Amino acid sequence: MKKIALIFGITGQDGSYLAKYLLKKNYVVHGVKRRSSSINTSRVDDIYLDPHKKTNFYLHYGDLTDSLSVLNIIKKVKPNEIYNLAAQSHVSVSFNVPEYTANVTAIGTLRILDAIFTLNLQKKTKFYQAGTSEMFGASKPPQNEKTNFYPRSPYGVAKVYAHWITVNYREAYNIFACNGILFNHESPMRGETFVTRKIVMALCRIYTSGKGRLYLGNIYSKRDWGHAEDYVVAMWKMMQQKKPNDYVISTGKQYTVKNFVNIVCKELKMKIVWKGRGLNEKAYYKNKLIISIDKKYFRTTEVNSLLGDSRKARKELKWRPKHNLRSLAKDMIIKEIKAINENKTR
Ligand code: NAP
Ligand code: F7E
Repeated sequence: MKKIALIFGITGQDGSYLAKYLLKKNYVVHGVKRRSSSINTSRVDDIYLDPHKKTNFYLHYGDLTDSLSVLNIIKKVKPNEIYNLAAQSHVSVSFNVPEYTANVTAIGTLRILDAIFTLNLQKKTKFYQAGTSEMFGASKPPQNEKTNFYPRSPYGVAKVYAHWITVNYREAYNIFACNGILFNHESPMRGETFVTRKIVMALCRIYTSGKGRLYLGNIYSKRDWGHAEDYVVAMWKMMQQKKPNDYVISTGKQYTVKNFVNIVCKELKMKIVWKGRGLNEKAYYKNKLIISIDKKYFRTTEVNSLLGDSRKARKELKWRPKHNLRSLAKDMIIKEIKAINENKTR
């Protein structure tokens, strides 16, 4: 019998990579998508087949803010594995919509866990929760499973609730429930307002057209960036363990946002020159101003330094990332330039 997986957040970056990974492993994959006024399935369109024909991939309308939809989908699909990747995942936006962020990101997790319990699926259904390094927030790096949580945004706080409710349902009701505590991971599928994708998109456009300007916030913020393709493998490995547990997933290497800009420019063979300091720091390419700092992109409260210690996952899951930051940037650049060229020919 084929294993059945249900992915909340199928239309997001990780949802699309995980769906493709599980289909290759011969799973039947079900995904939950939200209704939106414009089509939001572009990341999974390449694997979607007419459900009237033979397919292993199904989409259901649902929403983590709607308990009934959550319960009914789980009741219908009866999955072996549920991956909760759905969230209002933008840290900066969570300051604008804090209550909604808590409803989706925190209480949404409770809704799934309680549906597993209510439907008496504890013996059949395993649960994965998409935890984040944002839960560590202001805690001193390097951060691992034993580091205290000190979130610095409504998003981070909501994820701390989701983490502990996952632990609680594991202990109270014996559900196979794991928390993956994943550090930043990026890809060509990354949302366009996260900093790596924003940088790659802008610099590729400047490179191909000679026009445009990139506005950034805190370029001295430090992150441990990996590739989403590597990180979904870790999610699956956690679900194949004998016992449920919590794992930090990270590369163990840290760079600033400015380092990432320089890496992208180097890959594009663009020689840029940085001048000035603070809000007046600027970068020039062929004597043209291409990067400025804009105060509006600074966070209300910032997470300055994230660096993961993923020794537990490397030992117990035998997980290791294949990509480094250069190969990640390269992958993102290649796909971006391809998209620019395809748009030109349309
Ligand atoms: P993403 O691209 O923002 O995807 C989020 C997904 O959640 C999308 O499919 C989105 O649907 C869905 N969603 C949002 N609100 C929902 C709701 N009310 N009901 C149902 N679905 C909803 O995020 P990602 O980068 O793939 O990350 C996946 C998960 O890992 C998220 O939970 C994120 O918080 C967490 N995480 C991410 C990182 C990272 O660096 N990428 C690191 C640690 C943890 P739409 O497409 O309709 O918006
Ligand atoms: O910011 C700085 C910004 O928005 C990274 C989410 O997937 O990873 C992500 O959260 C850093 C921050 O990601 C701009 O201040 C500078 O310090 O790409 P980001 P994030 O906030 O780290 C974690 C692990 C998650 O769980 C989240 O879901 O870059 N920065 N200038 C900027 N950031 C943005 N977005 N835009 C700028 O112009």
